Amino acid sequence: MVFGVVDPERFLKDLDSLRGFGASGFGKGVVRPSYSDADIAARRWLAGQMADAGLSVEVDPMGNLFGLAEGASLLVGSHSDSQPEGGWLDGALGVIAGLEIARACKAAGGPPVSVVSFQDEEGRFGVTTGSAVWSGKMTQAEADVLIDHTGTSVAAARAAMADMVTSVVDPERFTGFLEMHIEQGPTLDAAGEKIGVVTDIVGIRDMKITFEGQQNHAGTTPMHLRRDAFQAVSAFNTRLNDRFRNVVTPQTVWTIGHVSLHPNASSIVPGRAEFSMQWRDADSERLLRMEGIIRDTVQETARAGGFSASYGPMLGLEPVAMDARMQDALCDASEQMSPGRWRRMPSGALHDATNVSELMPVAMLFVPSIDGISHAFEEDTKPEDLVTGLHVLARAVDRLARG
Ligand code: HGY
Ligand code: MN
Ligand code: MN
Repeated sequence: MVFGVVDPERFLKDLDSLRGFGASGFGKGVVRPSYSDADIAARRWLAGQMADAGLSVEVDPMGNLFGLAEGASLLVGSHSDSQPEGGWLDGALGVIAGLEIARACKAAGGPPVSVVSFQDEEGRFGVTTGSAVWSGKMTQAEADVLIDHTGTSVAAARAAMADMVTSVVDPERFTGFLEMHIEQGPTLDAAGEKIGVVTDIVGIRDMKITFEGQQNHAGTTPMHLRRDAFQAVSAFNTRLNDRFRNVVTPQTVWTIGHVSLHPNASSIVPGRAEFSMQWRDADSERLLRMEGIIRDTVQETARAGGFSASYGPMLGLEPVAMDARMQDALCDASEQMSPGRWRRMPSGALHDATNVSELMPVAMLFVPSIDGISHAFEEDTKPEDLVTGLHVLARAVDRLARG
Protein backbone atom coordinates (compact mmCIF):
# COMPACT_ATOMS: atom_id res chain seq x y z
CA MET A 1 0.00 0.00 0.00
CA VAL A 2 1.51 3.33 -0.98
CA PHE A 3 -1.44 5.54 0.06
CA GLY A 4 -0.63 6.72 3.60
CA VAL A 5 3.12 6.25 2.95
CA VAL A 6 3.57 9.08 0.45
CA ASP A 7 4.97 12.22 2.08
CA PRO A 8 3.19 15.40 0.85
CA GLU A 9 5.75 17.74 2.46
CA ARG A 10 8.66 15.96 0.75
CA PHE A 11 6.68 15.98 -2.53
CA LEU A 12 6.05 19.76 -2.34
CA LYS A 13 9.68 20.40 -1.34
CA ASP A 14 10.99 18.42 -4.34
CA LEU A 15 8.60 20.28 -6.64
CA ASP A 16 10.01 23.54 -5.33
CA SER A 17 13.60 22.30 -5.76
CA LEU A 18 12.92 21.34 -9.39
CA ARG A 19 11.49 24.82 -9.99
CA GLY A 20 14.92 26.21 -9.07
CA PHE A 21 16.46 24.77 -12.25
CA GLY A 22 15.89 27.49 -14.85
CA ALA A 23 13.86 29.75 -12.51
CA SER A 24 12.86 32.66 -14.74
CA GLY A 25 12.74 35.34 -12.05
CA PHE A 26 9.14 36.07 -13.06
CA GLY A 27 6.80 34.56 -10.48
CA LYS A 28 7.25 30.79 -10.35
CA GLY A 29 7.99 30.50 -14.07
CA VAL A 30 10.84 28.48 -15.55
CA VAL A 31 13.00 28.56 -18.67
CA ARG A 32 14.20 24.94 -19.02
CA PRO A 33 14.09 23.91 -22.69
CA SER A 34 15.28 20.41 -23.56
CA TYR A 35 19.08 19.94 -23.39
CA SER A 36 19.61 23.46 -22.00
CA ASP A 37 22.06 23.74 -19.08
CA ALA A 38 19.09 24.11 -16.73
CA ASP A 39 17.36 21.01 -18.16
CA ILE A 40 20.49 18.87 -17.91
CA ALA A 41 21.23 20.12 -14.38
CA ALA A 42 17.64 19.26 -13.43
CA ARG A 43 18.05 15.77 -14.87
CA ARG A 44 21.26 15.26 -12.92
CA TRP A 45 19.45 16.32 -9.73
CA LEU A 46 16.50 14.02 -10.52
CA ALA A 47 18.88 11.13 -11.19
CA GLY A 48 20.40 11.72 -7.75
CA GLN A 49 16.97 11.74 -6.11
CA MET A 50 16.06 8.49 -7.89
CA ALA A 51 19.31 6.83 -6.82
CA ASP A 52 18.80 8.01 -3.22
CA ALA A 53 15.36 6.41 -3.34
CA GLY A 54 16.98 3.06 -4.15
CA LEU A 55 15.84 3.05 -7.80
CA SER A 56 18.25 2.09 -10.56
CA VAL A 57 18.89 5.05 -12.84
CA GLU A 58 18.99 4.66 -16.63
CA VAL A 59 19.26 7.39 -19.30
CA ASP A 60 18.66 6.56 -22.96
CA PRO A 61 20.41 8.32 -25.90
CA MET A 62 17.53 10.82 -26.23
CA GLY A 63 17.98 11.85 -22.59
CA ASN A 64 14.82 10.14 -21.27
CA LEU A 65 15.60 9.59 -17.57
CA PHE A 66 14.24 6.51 -15.73
CA GLY A 67 14.34 5.48 -12.04
CA LEU A 68 13.58 1.76 -12.15
CA ALA A 69 12.10 -0.59 -9.58
CA GLU A 70 13.19 -4.24 -9.82
CA GLY A 71 11.24 -6.54 -12.12
CA ALA A 72 7.86 -5.71 -13.63
CA SER A 73 6.57 -2.34 -12.47
CA LEU A 74 4.02 0.39 -13.15
CA LEU A 75 5.63 3.45 -14.78
CA VAL A 76 4.64 6.86 -13.39
CA GLY A 77 6.01 10.14 -14.75
CA SER A 78 5.92 12.93 -17.31
CA HIS A 79 8.56 15.41 -18.60
CA SER A 80 10.86 17.95 -16.93
CA ASP A 81 11.74 20.12 -19.94
CA SER A 82 9.74 23.32 -20.39
CA GLN A 83 8.44 25.65 -23.06
CA PRO A 84 10.67 28.67 -23.86
CA GLU A 85 8.55 30.50 -21.28
CA GLY A 86 7.22 27.71 -19.09
CA GLY A 87 5.19 27.13 -15.99
CA TRP A 88 6.77 25.46 -12.96
CA LEU A 89 4.29 22.56 -12.97
CA ASP A 90 3.84 21.56 -16.65
CA GLY A 91 5.45 18.12 -16.72
CA ALA A 92 7.39 18.68 -13.50
CA LEU A 93 4.32 17.77 -11.44
CA GLY A 94 4.05 14.32 -12.98
CA VAL A 95 7.76 13.64 -12.63
CA ILE A 96 7.92 14.59 -8.93
CA ALA A 97 4.66 12.74 -8.22
CA GLY A 98 6.23 9.69 -9.90
CA LEU A 99 9.38 10.11 -7.82
CA GLU A 100 7.38 10.39 -4.58
CA ILE A 101 5.21 7.35 -5.39
CA ALA A 102 8.19 5.23 -6.51
CA ARG A 103 10.20 6.22 -3.44
CA ALA A 104 7.30 5.52 -1.05
CA CYS A 105 6.62 2.17 -2.74
CA LYS A 106 10.27 1.21 -2.43
CA ALA A 107 10.23 2.11 1.28
CA ALA A 108 6.93 0.31 1.86
CA GLY A 109 8.08 -2.86 0.12
CA GLY A 110 5.79 -2.44 -2.86
CA PRO A 111 3.93 -2.29 -5.16
CA PRO A 112 6.85 -1.85 -7.60
CA VAL A 113 6.69 1.57 -9.31
CA SER A 114 9.26 3.16 -11.64
CA VAL A 115 9.51 6.85 -12.55
CA VAL A 116 10.37 8.62 -15.81
CA SER A 117 11.13 12.11 -17.03
CA PHE A 118 10.80 12.13 -20.82
CA GLN A 119 12.90 14.51 -22.88
CA ASP A 120 11.71 17.30 -25.22
CA GLU A 121 8.01 16.74 -24.59
CA GLU A 122 7.61 20.47 -25.20
CA GLY A 123 8.91 20.01 -28.72
CA ARG A 124 11.83 22.37 -28.99
CA PHE A 125 12.74 20.07 -31.88
CA GLY A 126 9.46 18.41 -32.82
CA VAL A 127 6.41 17.01 -31.01
CA THR A 128 6.95 15.02 -27.77
CA THR A 129 10.27 13.97 -29.30
CA GLY A 130 11.79 11.95 -26.42
CA SER A 131 8.83 9.63 -25.88
CA ALA A 132 8.29 9.45 -29.66
CA VAL A 133 11.74 7.86 -30.02
CA TRP A 134 11.34 5.63 -26.93
CA SER A 135 7.98 4.37 -28.20
CA GLY A 136 9.37 3.66 -31.68
CA LYS A 137 7.23 6.35 -33.36
CA MET A 138 10.48 7.86 -34.62
CA THR A 139 14.00 6.43 -34.96
CA GLN A 140 16.94 8.05 -33.22
CA ALA A 141 18.37 8.89 -36.67
CA GLU A 142 15.13 10.64 -37.67
CA ALA A 143 15.12 12.61 -34.41
CA ASP A 144 18.80 13.55 -34.69
CA VAL A 145 18.22 15.66 -37.82
CA LEU A 146 15.33 17.66 -36.34
CA ILE A 147 16.34 21.29 -35.75
CA ASP A 148 15.08 24.06 -33.47
CA HIS A 149 14.42 27.70 -34.46
CA THR A 150 18.15 28.47 -34.18
CA GLY A 151 19.12 25.60 -36.53
CA THR A 152 20.56 23.46 -33.72
CA SER A 153 19.95 19.71 -34.29
CA VAL A 154 18.90 17.11 -31.72
CA ALA A 155 22.21 15.33 -32.39
CA ALA A 156 24.19 18.43 -31.44
CA ALA A 157 21.98 19.32 -28.46
CA ARG A 158 21.87 15.87 -26.86
CA ALA A 159 25.68 15.60 -26.99
CA ALA A 160 25.72 17.90 -23.93
CA MET A 161 24.33 15.10 -21.78
CA ALA A 162 26.11 12.16 -23.47
CA ASP A 163 27.98 11.38 -20.23
CA MET A 164 24.65 10.51 -18.54
CA VAL A 165 23.58 7.99 -21.20
CA THR A 166 23.47 4.37 -20.04
CA SER A 167 21.01 2.28 -22.05
CA VAL A 168 17.64 2.12 -23.79
CA VAL A 169 15.04 0.90 -21.29
CA ASP A 170 12.87 -2.01 -22.46
CA PRO A 171 9.16 -1.00 -22.36
CA GLU A 172 8.28 -4.67 -21.75
CA ARG A 173 9.22 -4.28 -18.09
CA PHE A 174 6.27 -1.96 -17.44
CA THR A 175 2.66 -3.01 -16.80
CA GLY A 176 1.24 0.42 -17.64
CA PHE A 177 1.84 4.18 -17.48
CA LEU A 178 0.16 6.79 -15.27
CA GLU A 179 0.73 10.52 -15.79
CA MET A 180 -0.45 13.27 -13.45
CA HIS A 181 -0.52 16.72 -15.10
CA ILE A 182 -2.01 20.15 -14.59
CA GLU A 183 -5.14 20.66 -16.68
CA GLN A 184 -3.65 23.69 -18.47
CA GLY A 185 -7.21 24.87 -19.13
CA PRO A 186 -10.07 26.53 -17.19
CA THR A 187 -12.57 23.66 -16.75
CA LEU A 188 -11.75 22.31 -13.27
CA ASP A 189 -10.84 25.69 -11.79
CA ALA A 190 -14.08 27.29 -13.02
CA ALA A 191 -16.19 24.37 -11.74
CA GLY A 192 -14.46 24.27 -8.34
CA GLU A 193 -13.53 20.63 -9.02
CA LYS A 194 -10.29 19.02 -7.91
CA ILE A 195 -9.55 16.13 -10.29
CA GLY A 196 -9.95 15.46 -14.01
CA VAL A 197 -9.77 11.81 -15.12
CA VAL A 198 -8.68 11.98 -18.74
CA THR A 199 -10.79 10.00 -21.24
CA ASP A 200 -8.75 10.75 -24.36
CA ILE A 201 -6.00 13.00 -25.73
CA VAL A 202 -6.52 14.99 -28.94
CA GLY A 203 -4.48 14.44 -32.08
CA ILE A 204 -2.13 17.08 -33.50
CA ARG A 205 -0.44 18.14 -36.74
CA ASP A 206 2.44 20.61 -36.85
CA MET A 207 4.46 21.83 -39.82
CA LYS A 208 6.47 24.79 -41.03
CA ILE A 209 5.33 26.70 -44.13
CA THR A 210 7.42 29.24 -46.05
CA PHE A 211 6.28 31.93 -48.49
CA GLU A 212 8.99 33.50 -50.71
CA GLY A 213 8.32 36.87 -52.42
CA GLN A 214 10.68 39.71 -53.26
CA GLN A 215 12.89 41.52 -50.75
CA ASN A 216 12.82 45.22 -51.59
CA HIS A 217 13.04 48.82 -50.38
CA ALA A 218 10.22 49.75 -47.99
CA GLY A 219 10.19 53.37 -49.21
CA THR A 220 10.52 53.17 -52.97
CA THR A 221 8.55 50.00 -53.77
CA PRO A 222 4.94 50.87 -54.65
CA MET A 223 2.37 48.70 -52.84
CA HIS A 224 0.94 47.20 -56.07
CA LEU A 225 4.41 46.03 -57.17
CA ARG A 226 5.33 44.32 -53.91
CA ARG A 227 5.64 40.60 -53.24
CA ASP A 228 5.67 41.05 -49.49
CA ALA A 229 5.99 37.65 -47.76
CA PHE A 230 4.33 38.93 -44.58
CA GLN A 231 1.29 39.99 -46.59
CA ALA A 232 1.16 36.43 -47.92
CA VAL A 233 0.95 35.07 -44.36
CA SER A 234 -1.71 37.62 -43.50
CA ALA A 235 -3.83 36.79 -46.58
CA PHE A 236 -3.36 33.04 -45.96
CA ASN A 237 -4.48 33.37 -42.34
CA THR A 238 -7.60 35.38 -43.22
CA ARG A 239 -8.62 32.91 -45.95
CA LEU A 240 -7.94 29.92 -43.68
CA ASN A 241 -10.07 31.15 -40.78
CA ASP A 242 -12.90 31.63 -43.26
CA ARG A 243 -12.44 28.20 -44.90
CA PHE A 244 -12.29 26.34 -41.57
CA ARG A 245 -15.68 27.61 -40.42
CA ASN A 246 -17.66 24.69 -41.89
CA VAL A 247 -15.16 22.02 -40.88
CA VAL A 248 -14.25 22.70 -37.27
CA THR A 249 -16.06 22.24 -33.95
CA PRO A 250 -15.85 24.51 -30.86
CA GLN A 251 -13.12 22.16 -29.54
CA THR A 252 -10.93 22.31 -32.67
CA VAL A 253 -7.90 24.59 -32.34
CA TRP A 254 -5.30 25.90 -34.77
CA THR A 255 -2.34 28.19 -34.09
CA ILE A 256 0.31 30.16 -35.95
CA GLY A 257 2.62 30.50 -32.97
CA HIS A 258 5.94 31.28 -34.63
CA VAL A 259 6.61 33.66 -37.55
CA SER A 260 10.07 34.61 -38.74
CA LEU A 261 10.47 37.27 -41.44
CA HIS A 262 13.60 37.67 -43.48
CA PRO A 263 15.52 39.88 -43.16
CA ASN A 264 13.34 41.19 -40.31
CA ALA A 265 14.15 44.89 -40.77
CA SER A 266 11.85 47.92 -40.61
CA SER A 267 12.90 49.40 -43.97
CA ILE A 268 12.92 46.19 -45.97
CA VAL A 269 9.90 44.51 -47.56
CA PRO A 270 10.27 40.94 -46.27
CA GLY A 271 11.15 38.53 -49.06
CA ARG A 272 10.64 35.42 -46.94
CA ALA A 273 8.22 34.43 -44.17
CA GLU A 274 8.50 31.08 -42.38
CA PHE A 275 5.75 30.18 -39.90
CA SER A 276 4.54 27.27 -37.78
CA MET A 277 1.10 25.87 -38.59
CA GLN A 278 -0.34 23.66 -35.81
CA TRP A 279 -3.83 22.19 -35.53
CA ARG A 280 -5.48 19.79 -33.07
CA ASP A 281 -8.72 17.83 -32.90
CA ALA A 282 -10.13 14.66 -31.36
CA ASP A 283 -11.02 13.30 -34.85
CA SER A 284 -8.30 12.04 -37.24
CA GLU A 285 -10.61 12.54 -40.21
CA ARG A 286 -11.07 16.20 -39.38
CA LEU A 287 -7.27 16.65 -38.96
CA LEU A 288 -6.84 15.25 -42.48
CA ARG A 289 -9.54 17.52 -43.94
CA MET A 290 -7.93 20.52 -42.27
CA GLU A 291 -4.57 19.59 -43.79
CA GLY A 292 -6.13 19.58 -47.25
CA ILE A 293 -7.68 23.01 -46.69
CA ILE A 294 -4.35 24.36 -45.42
CA ARG A 295 -2.42 23.12 -48.44
CA ASP A 296 -5.09 24.39 -50.89
CA THR A 297 -5.12 27.80 -49.20
CA VAL A 298 -1.31 28.02 -49.30
CA GLN A 299 -1.30 27.29 -53.04
CA GLU A 300 -4.12 29.74 -53.75
CA THR A 301 -2.39 32.50 -51.75
CA ALA A 302 0.91 31.84 -53.56
CA ARG A 303 -0.74 31.99 -56.99
CA ALA A 304 -2.73 35.13 -56.18
CA GLY A 305 0.31 37.10 -55.04
CA GLY A 306 3.13 35.65 -57.13
CA PHE A 307 4.80 33.88 -54.20
CA SER A 308 6.47 30.50 -54.04
CA ALA A 309 5.49 28.25 -51.16
CA SER A 310 7.27 25.35 -49.48
CA TYR A 311 6.64 23.04 -46.52
CA GLY A 312 8.84 21.62 -43.77
CA PRO A 313 8.31 18.08 -42.42
CA MET A 314 4.84 17.52 -40.97
CA LEU A 315 4.83 16.02 -37.47
CA GLY A 316 1.77 14.64 -35.79
CA LEU A 317 0.10 12.28 -33.34
CA GLU A 318 -3.27 10.56 -33.60
CA PRO A 319 -6.00 11.02 -30.96
CA VAL A 320 -5.81 8.27 -28.30
CA ALA A 321 -8.24 6.89 -25.73
CA MET A 322 -7.05 6.21 -22.16
CA ASP A 323 -7.20 2.65 -20.79
CA ALA A 324 -10.66 1.92 -19.33
CA ARG A 325 -9.49 -0.14 -16.33
CA MET A 326 -6.91 2.46 -15.34
CA GLN A 327 -9.48 5.23 -15.74
CA ASP A 328 -11.81 3.34 -13.39
CA ALA A 329 -9.06 3.11 -10.76
CA LEU A 330 -8.55 6.87 -11.04
CA CYS A 331 -12.31 7.52 -10.84
CA ASP A 332 -12.68 5.41 -7.68
CA ALA A 333 -9.69 7.13 -6.10
CA SER A 334 -11.07 10.57 -7.07
CA GLU A 335 -14.44 9.81 -5.47
CA GLN A 336 -12.67 8.70 -2.29
CA MET A 337 -10.43 11.78 -2.11
CA SER A 338 -12.72 14.45 -3.53
CA PRO A 339 -16.30 13.15 -3.46
CA GLY A 340 -18.43 14.72 -6.18
CA ARG A 341 -15.74 17.24 -7.11
CA TRP A 342 -14.09 15.53 -10.07
CA ARG A 343 -15.01 14.70 -13.67
CA ARG A 344 -13.97 12.66 -16.66
CA MET A 345 -12.70 14.94 -19.40
CA PRO A 346 -10.69 15.00 -22.67
CA SER A 347 -7.22 16.55 -22.91
CA GLY A 348 -6.76 19.40 -25.40
CA ALA A 349 -3.06 19.41 -24.52
CA LEU A 350 -0.68 16.77 -25.79
CA HIS A 351 1.19 14.48 -23.46
CA ASP A 352 3.83 11.74 -23.51
CA ALA A 353 1.02 9.33 -22.64
CA THR A 354 -0.01 9.49 -26.31
CA ASN A 355 3.26 7.91 -27.44
CA VAL A 356 3.46 5.50 -24.50
CA SER A 357 -0.05 4.24 -25.36
CA GLU A 358 1.58 2.48 -28.32
CA LEU A 359 3.40 0.22 -25.85
CA MET A 360 1.15 -0.33 -22.83
CA PRO A 361 -2.12 0.74 -21.15
CA VAL A 362 -1.98 4.43 -20.14
CA ALA A 363 -4.13 6.85 -18.12
CA MET A 364 -3.89 10.43 -16.90
CA LEU A 365 -5.29 12.63 -14.19
CA PHE A 366 -5.45 16.42 -14.03
CA VAL A 367 -5.34 18.86 -11.17
CA PRO A 368 -6.75 22.40 -11.61
CA SER A 369 -4.75 25.27 -13.15
CA ILE A 370 -5.52 28.61 -11.49
CA ASP A 371 -7.43 30.70 -14.07
CA GLY A 372 -6.62 27.95 -16.59
CA ILE A 373 -3.26 29.54 -17.38
CA SER A 374 -0.34 27.46 -18.71
CA HIS A 375 2.66 27.79 -21.06
CA ALA A 376 3.19 31.09 -19.25
CA PHE A 377 5.18 32.16 -16.16
CA GLU A 378 1.87 32.77 -14.32
CA GLU A 379 0.96 29.03 -14.38
CA ASP A 380 0.09 27.82 -10.86
CA THR A 381 -1.99 25.39 -8.79
CA LYS A 382 -2.95 25.56 -5.08
CA PRO A 383 -0.63 23.34 -2.95
CA GLU A 384 -3.63 21.54 -1.44
CA ASP A 385 -4.80 20.63 -4.95
CA LEU A 386 -1.35 19.26 -5.78
CA VAL A 387 -1.51 17.07 -2.66
CA THR A 388 -5.03 15.86 -3.49
CA GLY A 389 -3.70 14.79 -6.89
CA LEU A 390 -0.83 12.91 -5.24
CA HIS A 391 -3.22 11.06 -2.93
CA VAL A 392 -5.57 10.15 -5.80
CA LEU A 393 -2.58 8.85 -7.75
CA ALA A 394 -1.38 6.81 -4.76
CA ARG A 395 -4.83 5.26 -4.23
CA ALA A 396 -5.05 4.40 -7.94
CA VAL A 397 -1.61 2.75 -7.81
CA ASP A 398 -2.75 0.61 -4.86
CA ARG A 399 -5.99 -0.32 -6.66
CA LEU A 400 -4.14 -1.29 -9.86
CA ALA A 401 -1.62 -3.32 -7.86
CA ARG A 402 -4.48 -5.37 -6.39
CA GLY A 403 -5.39 -6.36 -9.99
O1 HGY B 1 1.54 21.60 -26.53
C1 HGY B 1 1.16 20.77 -25.72
O2 HGY B 1 0.02 20.39 -25.69
C2 HGY B 1 2.12 20.24 -24.70
O3 HGY B 1 1.98 21.03 -23.54
N1 HGY B 1 3.47 20.27 -25.17
MN1 MN C 1 3.22 18.94 -20.39
MN1 MN D 1 3.43 21.89 -22.15
